[in-house]
Amino acid sequence: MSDTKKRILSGIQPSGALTLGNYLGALRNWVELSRGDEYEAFFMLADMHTITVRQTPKDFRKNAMDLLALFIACGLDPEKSPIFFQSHVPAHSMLAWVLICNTYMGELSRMTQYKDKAKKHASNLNAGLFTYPSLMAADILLYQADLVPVGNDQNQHLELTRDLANRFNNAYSETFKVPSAYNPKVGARIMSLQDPAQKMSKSDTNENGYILLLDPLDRAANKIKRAVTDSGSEVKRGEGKAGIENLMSIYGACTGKSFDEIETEFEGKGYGDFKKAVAEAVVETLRPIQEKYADLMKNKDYLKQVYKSGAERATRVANKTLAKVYRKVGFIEP
Ligand code: ATP
Ligand code: LTN
Repeated sequence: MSDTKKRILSGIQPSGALTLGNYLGALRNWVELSRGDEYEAFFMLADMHTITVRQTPKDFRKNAMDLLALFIACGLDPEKSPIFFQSHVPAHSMLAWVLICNTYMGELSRMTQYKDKAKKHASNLNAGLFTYPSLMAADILLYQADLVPVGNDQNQHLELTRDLANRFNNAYSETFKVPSAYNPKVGARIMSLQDPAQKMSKSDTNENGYILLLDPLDRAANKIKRAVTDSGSEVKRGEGKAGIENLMSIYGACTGKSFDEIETEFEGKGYGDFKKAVAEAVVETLRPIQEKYADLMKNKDYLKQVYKSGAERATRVANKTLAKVYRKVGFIEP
């Protein structure tokens, strides 16, 4: 492994089925960025983050293996880029503690994801939910990541990560690379199909609001056809057209077409024609992923080998940073 290549690290929680939003906002860019030779990439299933919300162990295990298979089905190459479970690399929680001791209560209180989740999970307002961003910072800083490909709802956590890196570097001397968020140009924030003011989210109570990567294809197509639009008829961006604009983002992200190209393509055509094309583009995006996923789920031994070797490779890199940090804060070497 070369030390000169730029690094990428990103993660997703195995907290439930993945949506088209997760794919277009995050996973798809992981595949693109890690394909070439420019970056050395690490991809993590953020299972320690997941238990900030109470999980049923059996479902949790299933979601974790499903997500691992989906990572590969979406095109990640585990030979090239290690894929690992966060809970298999102890350095994450070991660095998180040091960072928690360098994070201010005020900073954590300002995190919008915390504020949202605190409302949703008022009966289990645990300290892990509050300190979640410091663990996320540890995930990133351990790998000296340059870039963190995420949807734009994660940018606030990335800002905090940068602040923590700078704070530690200033207090103890240069230790961490200061990372940047990488948001996709199209698809950074896919909205609910039923309420374009809300982010598409797997925890939405209305299942017509989201498309799951593993939705049966006819159901996915129907969800697009039922998506809310407006009373107009032109396929254009503009005031009061958030529903259409969201479908344009989905179509653009699935086909690679720009907003201008989409407006030209559908000039003089109605919403019906447009929705049909979006549904088709979505179905063709999901089809190969679902086929590959079905194959992978038949081969549990392979999946096990992927996460074991991923954890070994990740541990080697993470432990190097952790050892430096522990030395710098003044812990006696064991
Ligand atoms: P939940 O709905 O349970 O809060 P989530 O669907 O937001 O979960 P996460 O695991 O928090 O999923 O996010 C995984 C990745 O997907 C992150 O990089 C996040 O930015 C991205 N992402 C999530 N939802 C969207 C969306 N609607 N559009 C674009 N990117 C998204
Ligand atoms: N908080 C992220 C998941 C996550 C993550 C990370 C993303 C945990 N650790 C490190 C990027 C880098 C979310 O998507 N909700």
